[in-house]
Amino acid sequence: MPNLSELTEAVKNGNRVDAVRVTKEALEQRMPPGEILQALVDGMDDVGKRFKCNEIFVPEVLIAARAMKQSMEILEPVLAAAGLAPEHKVVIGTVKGDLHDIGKNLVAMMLKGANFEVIDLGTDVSAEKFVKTAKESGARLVGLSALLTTTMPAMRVTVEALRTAGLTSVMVMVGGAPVTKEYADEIGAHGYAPDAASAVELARGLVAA
Ligand code: B1M
Repeated sequence: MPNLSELTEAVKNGNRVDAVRVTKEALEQRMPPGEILQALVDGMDDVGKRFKCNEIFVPEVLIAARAMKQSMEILEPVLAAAGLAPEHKVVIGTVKGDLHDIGKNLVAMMLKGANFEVIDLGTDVSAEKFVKTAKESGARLVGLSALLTTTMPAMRVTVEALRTAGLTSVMVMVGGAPVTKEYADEIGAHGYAPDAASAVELARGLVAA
């Protein structure tokens, strides 16, 4: 019987060969898919914590996320068949006029690692597109990223558009280098996260609220 802590370690170390191997072995041995998922999530949680306190940096996070992704590709169909598909959807994107996506992609990957279904709209996303996608997908959470002081106002426009469209139960979280907690409060967003690991904690809190 494979040891699931080996799977957690494989994700932590970004070892995709081991991650895929242990995932396959665990499924062959009919280990519960939820437990396999938890081992992967534990690995990404640890990566998030170490990233937050600057013990590791963007490349290590990307490598760990890639290991997680490859395991998830094997695990996802089994999880879906077992009725263990992600419980929460999040729509994420970089706001209108802004083409920066490295941080947003990290946040998206960490959210996937925490078992959120992530609908990534990419960059330069209009308020209308956020509204349409949130409506059609039924997502409880929308995440907005901005890296330019000149595109931060598009966050306010998007928050207002969601409200005007009647999506008052949809939570909005914002982030990006120039964004602050004060700005998030000012525009009526429900939360602000300074980094990808905090974004996961925030997202978990917002969907549980
Ligand atoms: Co641009 N750029 N850039 N750039 N760029 C900055 C942001 C800038 C600070 C550089 C500078 O002047 N020192 C400056 C902005 C100044 C300002 O607004 N005050 C700037 C500028 C001016 C520009 C252009 C206007 C330059 C020009 O053309 N004259 C232009 C704008 C294009 C556009 O968007 N319309 C431009 C273009 C580009 C590139 C295309 C060349 C490239 C982007 C490539 C890409 O993203 N695919 C680029 C880059 C790479 C940067 C820098 C160097 C790095 C940004 C980055 O990826 N950081 C940046 C300078 C810098 O930051 N040192 C700069 C790493 C990333 C992991 O961090 O994105 O902060 P970050 O994400 C973090 C957190 O912020 C948070 O979590 C992430 C992980 O911890 N976070 C969230 C992010 N989104 C979140 C969402 C959340 C929660 C947390 O919830 C939803």
